[in-house]
Amino acid sequence: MATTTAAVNPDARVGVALASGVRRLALAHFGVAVGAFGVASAMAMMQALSRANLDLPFRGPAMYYMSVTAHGTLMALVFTTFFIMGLGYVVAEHALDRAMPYRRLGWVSFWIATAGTAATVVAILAFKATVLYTFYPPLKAHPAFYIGLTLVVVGSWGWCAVMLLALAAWRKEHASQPIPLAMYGIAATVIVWLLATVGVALEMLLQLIPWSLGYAKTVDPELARMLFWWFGHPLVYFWLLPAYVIWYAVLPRAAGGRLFSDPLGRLVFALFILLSTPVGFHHQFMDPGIASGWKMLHTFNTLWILYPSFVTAFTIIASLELAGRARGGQGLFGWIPRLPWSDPLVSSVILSMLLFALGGWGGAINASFGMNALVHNTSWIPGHFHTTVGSASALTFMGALYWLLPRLLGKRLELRPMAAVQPYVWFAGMLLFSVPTHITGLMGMPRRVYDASYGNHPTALSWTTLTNVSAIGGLLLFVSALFFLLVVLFTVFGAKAEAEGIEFAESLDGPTARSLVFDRLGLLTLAAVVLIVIAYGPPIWNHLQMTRFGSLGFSPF
Ligand code: HEM
Ligand SMILES: [Cu+2]
Repeated sequence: MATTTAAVNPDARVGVALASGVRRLALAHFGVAVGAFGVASAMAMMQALSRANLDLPFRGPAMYYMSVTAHGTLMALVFTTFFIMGLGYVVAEHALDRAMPYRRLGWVSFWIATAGTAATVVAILAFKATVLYTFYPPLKAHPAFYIGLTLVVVGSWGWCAVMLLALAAWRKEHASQPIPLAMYGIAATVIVWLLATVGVALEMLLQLIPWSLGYAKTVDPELARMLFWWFGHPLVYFWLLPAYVIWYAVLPRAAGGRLFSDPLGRLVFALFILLSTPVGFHHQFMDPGIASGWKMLHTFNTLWILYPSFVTAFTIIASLELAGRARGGQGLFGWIPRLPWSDPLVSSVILSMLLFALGGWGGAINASFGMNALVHNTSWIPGHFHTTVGSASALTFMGALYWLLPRLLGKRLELRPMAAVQPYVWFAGMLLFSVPTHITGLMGMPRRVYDASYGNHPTALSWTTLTNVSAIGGLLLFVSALFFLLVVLFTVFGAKAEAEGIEFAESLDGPTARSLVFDRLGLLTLAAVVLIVIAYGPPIWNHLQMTRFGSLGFSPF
């Protein structure tokens, strides 16, 4: 798989011949990611049909919640993390244009994360960990679930170390040069992830693992939720920033143009380093035990962090306009039809951006205290995050694999017509799935319900048509996922062919020597740590001063 002859070496035309080691490392990560995506997609279709109350074989409450746990965990935690790590390896070697050091550490980390994934998945499939992907106590899982997920995080820390060491080695040789933008985005992803995972590591090591092993008799659900959302919100930027790396550093070139502004991209990534974490209470507006002043502070930070996404919308659309005009587009909108709409990378990214616009609009509603009360824990929430992580990230990652796999394998993209329609099927399926899911949420339908009809309750019957439409959307999404898997399989097993190199977009503007100011990653991280201490220190301290009762673990048996 990894050995290509010189004639078809996909990297023959780029500065560095991608050493077969890093290529294999990246492909191994993509393999786990695609496998997780495939299993989770099949479960998703059953869940979506279950919402239409179809009489499916095996349908039942235990199966539904096991499936939702597996789907959420495999999609949001496994597919994303493994894809992102694989992308990091490709970028570290190609954007930095030097053989990536510390590959052995990369492999050890890969196996740790893969073993952790296996332990988690076995616990879920054995019905021993039906705790949903947020694993809030007092829902309690088998220790293998928590230890497995902890190992995934430990493995990802190894990846973070490799990324930072590779960057440090490059900087030693290029002290006066700004970090290439793609690698800058990966470095921001790594820093956001390191800051985020402190929260979940504390939750796992101090609370959930000792409790599930029986060493601690009780658990504090509110403290667990604070630590979970310390991790859970920046987690969404861990999903998003690698997608932005593709949008900024790959899309403009694939569309036939240049990035509108390199320094704007750096500004965006730097703002995410600063502001990703001190915002988690916007998931806990309805929780008791956190003073409203602290919730307010997290709200302000949340509204600030909308700004880099607006800058991104502007910069990427401007870059697409440059591409459309370079392809001969005229007039106000004449550049739009000139874009290469049948290129699966380009269409994936543009359609994922459109769905993300819907998600961002809903996100601003979630972040507003009063409106949050209306949508909290309703089906609005899964409607929202399927347009964000389930589209902005997931669809971009699929598009990126259409671009990356042929280049890494030294092959052609097979089943090209199927690859060309797949993003459109996802887009249509996602609109049909998520718009009705938003609306039923406004009508009062909770999320995570097995029987959407509530035993034919009149209120529940009022949303039946909408849940049926969303089930059709789910079916289309599954068809799209299947197309994606077929294209990947045929490409992996296809014949060797002349493949293009991995090259990143040039920029119309910058980087200049002044862009070096963004490269002070240590200082940015320090400022982010100060903000986290301000946002989380006093409320956690206050919480620990309260009378503690603890909660016994929930057990269905
Ligand atoms: C293949 C297309 C997909 C379909 C049909 C689908 C459908 C669903 C359905 C019906 C639920 C259960 C909602 C509930 O009961 O509240 C769900 C939950 C979820 N989905 Fe998807 N989904 C798809 C793709 C994705 C993707 C690509 C991601 C992320 C990368 C994702 C992440 C999640 C998460 C995090 C949950 C929440 C689990 C929980 O509540 O604990 N889904 N999905
Ligand atoms: Cu959030």
